[in-house]
Parts: sequence; structure tokens; C-alpha cells
Amino acid sequence: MTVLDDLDQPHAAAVLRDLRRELMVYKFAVDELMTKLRILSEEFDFAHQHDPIEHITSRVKQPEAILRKLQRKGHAPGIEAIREHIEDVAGIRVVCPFVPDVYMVARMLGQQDDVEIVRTKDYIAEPKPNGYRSLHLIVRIPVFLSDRVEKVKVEIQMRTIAMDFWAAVEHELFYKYDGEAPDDFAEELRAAAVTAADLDSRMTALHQRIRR
Ligand code: 0O2
Repeated sequence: MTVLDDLDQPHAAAVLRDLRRELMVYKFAVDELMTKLRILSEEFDFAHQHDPIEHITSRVKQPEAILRKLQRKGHAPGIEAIREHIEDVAGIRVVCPFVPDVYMVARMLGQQDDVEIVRTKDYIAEPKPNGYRSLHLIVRIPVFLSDRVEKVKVEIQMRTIAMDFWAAVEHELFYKYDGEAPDDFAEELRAAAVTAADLDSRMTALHQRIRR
């Protein structure tokens, strides 16, 4: 249920069309950041014979999903409310081979003049109670339009391949169970997250041995 359900079909379509137009800047912000990340990946690989990025994905949230989230958080619909309260309209996921790569890529990105780090949540240093690990950055970058410059927030989730595997499977399992998972699930998932963290440590140790 969103505000759209209270409107007749032509009005709902008009609201969605306006919203899609306003949301274009989020796509441009994602495009800019994807280019920055690809440059870091390629240039670092050339200079150091190691690519710190395994792969990158991105998405811009659908207008209906944004309106639902806004409503869930108790805010009236509108672009201003979206800008202020929804920080993951634009999302990028950076998957790295090793844990040190995650922090290095985050640092290299944060050092760029036009990238402002608004907030960092380090779920690698402090995993969530269910075992979820990732480094989350909310960044703000300028998008240069034909008649103005807009500062746009993007959520960047950074994690290793092992963390990504765990998060993807956990999401799939809970989606299937619609949040009503059997009791022993939580403990199993936490244990699997510890195994993934152990795998990360062992792979990083091997990588460091080879580099030496
Ligand atoms: P989706 O469908 O991936 O976008 P917010 O809810 O964004 O207002 P919060 O709760 O502080 O604020 O956000 P947080 O903790 O930074 O997490 C936001 C996103 O991280 C989630 O987005 C997920 O993508 C991911 N995430 C966080 N915790 C977990 C977890 O336990 N398991 C998995 N698989 N992913 C997680 P959304 O909007 O929930 O979902």
C-alpha cells in the first residue's frame, strides 16, 4: 500500500512519471561512481598487479518501493522527503577479493575531492547480530546537470566474496520464509557467518604470503 493506491489511475501514473524524472539524478550519480570505481580497479591492477575489486553491481530503487519505504518510516511522500530520509535510493555493491581491499577501496574513494563521505557503518568490525558483515558508506557527489548542480546521496555496500555469498543466501532464505524462519536457522546462519569470516582470514593470509 502506498499513497498511489488512493489516487485514480491517471493521477497515479502522473505522480510516478514526475517521480521518475526527479529520480534521474540518482542514476547519473550511480554512473559517476561506477566510473570512479572502475578507474580505481583498472589503474590499481596496472600499478600493483592486483585488482582490489572482483565485481560491482548497482541499482536505483523503483519509485513504488521508495514510496513504500517513505510511508514505513512515517514521512509524507515527496522528493524533498526522499532526498532527506531515504539514503539507499541509489545503491552500489562493491565486491572485493580480500578484507584489506574493502578498506583500501573505501579510502581511495573517500580521498577524491568530489566525494563526501556522509556516514560509515562498519559491519565488518562490528557484525550485525545475525552475522551480516559489510562496510556501508553513504556518500554524496555532485551531478552536473544542464542548468544546475545537484548533490546526490548514494549507498555503497562493500564486502568480500565470502561476505557477499553469505548475504545473498541469507536474503534468499529469509525471503523464502517471509521472515518466519525455523528457530535453529538464526544460530546456523551466525555459525555460517563465522565460517565465512574464517575463510576471509585464511585467504587474506595466503594472499599476503604470495605478495611477500
Ligand atoms: P535491499 O532490498 O537490499 O535494498 P535503512 O533500512 O536503509 O533505512 P538501516 O537499517 O540503518 O537503514 O540500513 P543498513 O543497516 O545500512 O542496511 C541497509 C541495507 O544493507 C539493506 O537494505 C540490505 O541491502 C543490507 N543489509 C543490512 N542488513 C542485512 C542483513 O542482515 N542481511 C542481508 N542480506 N542484507 C542486509 P534493505 O533496504 O533492507 O534491502
